[in-house]
Amino acid sequence: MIGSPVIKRILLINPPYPFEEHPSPPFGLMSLAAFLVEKGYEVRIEDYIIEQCSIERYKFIINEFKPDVIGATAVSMTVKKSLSIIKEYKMIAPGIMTVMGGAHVTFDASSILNSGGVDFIVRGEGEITFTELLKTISEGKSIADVNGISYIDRGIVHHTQDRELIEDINILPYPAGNLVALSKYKAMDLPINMITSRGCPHSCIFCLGRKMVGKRLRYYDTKRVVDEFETLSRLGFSQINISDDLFTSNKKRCIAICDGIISRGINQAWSAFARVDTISQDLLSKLKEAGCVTLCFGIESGNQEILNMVKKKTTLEKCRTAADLCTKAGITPLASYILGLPGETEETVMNTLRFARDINMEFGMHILAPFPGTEVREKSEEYGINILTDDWDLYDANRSVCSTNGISPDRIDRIVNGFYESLENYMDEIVLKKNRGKPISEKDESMLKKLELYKFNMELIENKIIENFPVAGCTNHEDLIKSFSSYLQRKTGRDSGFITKEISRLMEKGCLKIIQKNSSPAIGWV
Ligand code: B12
Ligand code: SF4
Repeated sequence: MIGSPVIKRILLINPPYPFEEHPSPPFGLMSLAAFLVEKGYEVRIEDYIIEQCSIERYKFIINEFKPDVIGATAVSMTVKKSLSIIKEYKMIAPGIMTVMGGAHVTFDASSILNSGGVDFIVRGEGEITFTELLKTISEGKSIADVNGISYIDRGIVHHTQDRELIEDINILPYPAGNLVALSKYKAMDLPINMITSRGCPHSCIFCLGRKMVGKRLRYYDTKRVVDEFETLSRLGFSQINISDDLFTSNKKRCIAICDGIISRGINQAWSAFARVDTISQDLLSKLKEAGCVTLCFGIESGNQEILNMVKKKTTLEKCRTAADLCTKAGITPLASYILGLPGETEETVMNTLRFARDINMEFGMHILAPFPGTEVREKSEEYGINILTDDWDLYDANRSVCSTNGISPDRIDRIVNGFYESLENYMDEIVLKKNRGKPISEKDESMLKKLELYKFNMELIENKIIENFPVAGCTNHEDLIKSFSSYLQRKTGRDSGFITKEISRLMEKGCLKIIQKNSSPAIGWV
């Protein structure tokens, strides 16, 4: 239709997120991108976790890729940054259409739109809604008929009807891993994620899982899951993270997936999210046989009344049993706790700390962040929760943004900070021990090695050290590696032994390769 923009190129943006939080590739954007590519769009993902964001970079992308639409994702803690990136892009290319999606904006659409810079919000699952929106705009049809979007028209925010969840998720292609520099995540020894289902039947009051993906589980076919697992296993990541909200929801299916992995002889370590009431000895044995090394459990609290209040529908007894069953099966159970839940008092916090130390699970601690859309936020008064701020930058679940009547937010912060300080002190102690030539356990040794490798590669990525390796003019492979090694030693201050090992590891893992730069051999990320 005359006058309607022709939309061909879509730029998708993943905002920065601290390396300390151990990020993983932007799975939601990769899923979206694959679907858009299948529908004939040209798509690029700018992943600002591993790419530096700067005005120069934005200008370069606008000139080089010439996107017609920019779409950005966000969770609460990244939404302000995501918005500011969108606005900066829009300043460079004022006519460009901008869209946001993801867990935060789905439940905060009005205020995001009112803050300016964003033309459309895609709420919930993005694949069908986004492509329909693009098609509708290209065809000059009425956007009011596109379900699942929000936009401003003549100063008024409009929310179209919610979109139905995608009935058969098997229509979705595999996530577009080729559009992200996976080699950088692999270099840092971070896991790659995949999902085998969408949906969670539970309704924990602090979680958006069910609200984003529905209470009815929708499964990918078992064969497809095993095919994807096999493909990912060939990429050389040390771990695959099956990041379904609840992988172990259906025992029969879990066993079928494991059988598929086992029968194909795939040798790959993996982890998944589980609930303590969905595991049993026989299931765990099967998971172990298929390569599962870690199961993550949201234990949340060591106080039964709090578990009941937050609708976790588990018991402390089941948590204990789960810990023992996992340990017996040779799978590491990881527990996650949330302090500051409704009903929290000094005493319940102590219950949790004691419980966490007592049961046989390694654990991490977070603080309640009442995200938009969660029941705990929507009914905060009923739950006795006082929300202290809407500064989304602070919603990283590492500090108090709300309080309960029973305990002050400062006290909660001090407890959680104390927990992380004790972990840091423990690490400092083992480093000291090692430096003094004292023996340390195999587990601590491997933890130190992992940390060192993570920090080194994070430094390479953050400072673009590999990209800035000057062309050395070397004609043979050996000289090139020598020159690369001295360059890395100079830039990072690491000794030659460490650098030599890391170069071989990164080459063998397919993270680095020899490239041609200005017609000379150099080294670059794969
Ligand atoms: C797996 C997972 C993780 C993994 C992997 C994350 C990743 N890089 O993909 C790990 C463990 C690393 C993780 C970390 C965190 N997570 Co998380 N995570 C999940 C989980 C369980 C599934 C996400 C997923 O892969 N879904 C499947 C994909 C396909 O869906 P999706 O990502 O939502 O994307 C779809 C739509 O949202 C939409 N969409 C998304 N972006 C865009 C952009 C555009 C332009 C459009 C049009 C559409 C669109 O289309 C996509 C395709 O359908 C969700 C719960 C849930 N079910 O939503 C929580 C969830 C997203 N995580 C949450 C949180 C809080 C975090 C952390 C902040 C925790 C922390 N303190 O560190 C970090 C932040 C990481 C980050 N920068 O995103 C919250 C977010 C709530 C909020 N409002 O902020 C959720 C909702 C869980 C909860 N507590 O309720 N997470
Ligand atoms: S916390 Fe886990 S079990 Fe509870 S609703 Fe969220 S995804 Fe489901």
